[in-house]
Amino acid sequence: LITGTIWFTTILIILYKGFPEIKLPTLMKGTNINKIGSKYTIKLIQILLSSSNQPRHYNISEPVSTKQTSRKLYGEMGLPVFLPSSLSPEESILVKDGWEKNAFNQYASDLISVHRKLPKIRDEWCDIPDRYKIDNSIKTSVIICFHNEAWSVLLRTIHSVLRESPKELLEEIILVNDFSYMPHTKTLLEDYWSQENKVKIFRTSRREGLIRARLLGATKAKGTVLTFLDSHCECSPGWLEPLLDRISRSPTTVVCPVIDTIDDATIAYLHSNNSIVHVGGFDWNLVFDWHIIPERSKREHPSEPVHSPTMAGGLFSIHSKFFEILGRYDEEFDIWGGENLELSFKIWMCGGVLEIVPCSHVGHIFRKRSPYKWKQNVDVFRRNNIRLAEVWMDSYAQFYYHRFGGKKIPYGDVSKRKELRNQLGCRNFKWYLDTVYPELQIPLSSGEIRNLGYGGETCLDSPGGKDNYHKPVGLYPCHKQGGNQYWTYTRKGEIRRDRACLDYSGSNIIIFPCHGHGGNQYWEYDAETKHFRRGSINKCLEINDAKNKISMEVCNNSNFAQMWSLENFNLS
Ligand code: LR7
Ligand code: MN
Repeated sequence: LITGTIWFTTILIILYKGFPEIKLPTLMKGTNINKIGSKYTIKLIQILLSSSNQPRHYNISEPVSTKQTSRKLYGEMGLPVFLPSSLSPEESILVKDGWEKNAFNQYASDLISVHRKLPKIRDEWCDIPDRYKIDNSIKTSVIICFHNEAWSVLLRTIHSVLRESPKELLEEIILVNDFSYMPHTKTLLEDYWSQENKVKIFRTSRREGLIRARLLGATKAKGTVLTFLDSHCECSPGWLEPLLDRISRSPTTVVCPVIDTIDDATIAYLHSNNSIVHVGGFDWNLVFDWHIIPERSKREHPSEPVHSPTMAGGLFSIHSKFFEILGRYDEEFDIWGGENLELSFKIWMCGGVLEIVPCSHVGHIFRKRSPYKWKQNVDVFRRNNIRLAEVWMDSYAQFYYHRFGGKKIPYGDVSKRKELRNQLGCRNFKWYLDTVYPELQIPLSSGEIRNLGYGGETCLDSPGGKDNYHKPVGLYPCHKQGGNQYWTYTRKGEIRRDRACLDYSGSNIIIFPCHGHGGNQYWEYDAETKHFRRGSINKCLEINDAKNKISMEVCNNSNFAQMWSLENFNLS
């Protein structure tokens, strides 16, 4: 009877809960258990265990020493893992499945130790004794949010933090599980870390998105400094001290490490060139981008911190008090996006400094698509960005709105965020652009460029597609749809579509990559005569009577075919 009851209950439990999560009694920290997770990775363990202890048929990039041929060597010191071109059917399924679930090569990652070490990457200048002066009160909580992160990748992230951070600087690691449903993200993960009291795990009670997940992490954190990382990172030796040093010297300085690329296919840690530092910017679609900006601040060495107009968003340290004063993040930001620019803008506008610290290097797996589900029926990224633009960008918000025809989707109530900005007495967005990001092209006009001759129905029309440099610029009836008729006229006198500029060197007027040096791309617009004039030859842009070609002709103030009206033109 007893055996029968046990069986009956077990079957009930299985029916109710599904198969219980695997727990291997031998699981211990430090052993290579990174192959546990989905049912496919469980299969992978079986395949690996059934084979010999030697690597079967995987090429590994590093020369395998004759003495040591254990699997531990895969990807050591950040080297790549190359899978053989002929895989068994089982393995092919595993590889494909790993890519589908994660948008990176999980199979390759599973072959690499979760403890793999990285070489020293930073410049020697960073190792000079007494370079870093960190106050005793400074300790950081490292907050890592994840939604369905692969087991080996998540563990490698956490182990790298534990290994590469001086104990006295690391308060704790806070994992925020944003409602993941991959099986290994629950009990298995909690059990794995149960002996390590520096690692604390919290779970959201519904899918919050990374921004509210971080806010949850921040409320639990005890450290004087908060350090955020994505869940697919690896910290390189010495990553933490240079960051905390800056905050210790000035608590309103917010710092980002140099973000190195971990290759999505081979999981190789790729080094960046230490003498070039990219800083963060953005375009008028409010998409973050990287730039090399000729140094504005004098630096005695390329590894000294650099001011950055924006941050990528995932990897940074901030004093917890400063984060609080700045109103953390807008809680209504959903899933992904916008929060990095929000924080960047307010750091600068409300009295802080944002820096990239080249002595600190952290790797991040850059992927080509997002593997997880977003909201249906809501363009989350746009909604977040409209909230951001409404609160922080003053009248410059219009340049963003023009990019999608000005139709704002419902974005909720932003009055509290505006109040926050007022209470803090922050500077305006013009100050930010003039002072912090003067490199950004500010359009003097944006939208169509309409000719007033022959009925005034003709607009400048770019040859469509990406590869149309060198083609003559066309004319077409104005259609008010943006697209090929969307132009910006910039302070530098460029007529531009994204990275392409109108260019005249004596014959056709063509589309050419913008070079920023004026010359053949300089068009002087006179708001009174409505001419686009080329001063050096005293000629003006004119359309022919067939309304299909533009050319440069001698300027004539009463010729409508030389007059142009610019949409959203604003000189101030
Ligand atoms: O619903 C979600 N819940 C989450 O917890 C969606 C995501 N997440 C987690 C996710 O598991 C990951 O750890 O949030 C983190 C970021 O998501 P990713 O890795 O899918 O996006 P990403 O690397 O493209 O994200 C970059 O931009 C985001 C904008 O909101 C965030 O600021 C990310 O932190 C940021 N990542 C970086 O800055 C690393 C360098 C990338 C660059 C450039
Ligand atoms: Mn990421």
